[in-house]
Amino acid sequence: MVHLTDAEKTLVTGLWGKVKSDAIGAESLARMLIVYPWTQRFFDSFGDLSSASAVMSNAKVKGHGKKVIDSFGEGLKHLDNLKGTFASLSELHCDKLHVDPENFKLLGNMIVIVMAHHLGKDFTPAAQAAYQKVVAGVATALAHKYH
Ligand code: HNI
Repeated sequence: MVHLTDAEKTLVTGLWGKVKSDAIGAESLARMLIVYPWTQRFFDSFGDLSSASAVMSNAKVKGHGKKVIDSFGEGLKHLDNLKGTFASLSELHCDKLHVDPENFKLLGNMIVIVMAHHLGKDFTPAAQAAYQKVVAGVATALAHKYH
């Protein structure tokens, strides 16, 4: 179970208000697909993913990135109950989508990297450490219903 101090929770929610989450979602998903190309196998229906620029400008990647990051952002409102918050999504990713849960960690790391790019010096080491805990907690919660 992820544990954040009150100061860390304040950092996490404060910084989330400063980023354009749609851009973070689209860019994180795109970068995951580029850097870890085996993750593309889950997105057969997304059309052209044949080069980095094709992935970066793919409208379906952008749309899905928004869906994923809206859900992630919702999780930030429930930091004390990530497992409950992501229970049905965990079932969906396991039973219907058959996504290997290792991939949640890959995307989580990408979200931290993209936030660092967007926030620059506002993404202090303390903020980065807090977000590392959050993405790890979300990945654990999404993997929780796997069997
Ligand atoms: Ni994920 C669909 C949330 C990581 C593959 N995913 C969703 C949906 C949400 C979601 C929300 C839409 C559900 C619905 O339609 O009811 N996914 C999240 C979150 C994370 C995550 C919060 C991690 C932070 N998903 C991943 C990863 C992969 C992934 C790492 C694969 C590598 N997700 C999918 C696929 C779909 C999906 C595939 C269905 C896409 C479609 O529309 O065809």
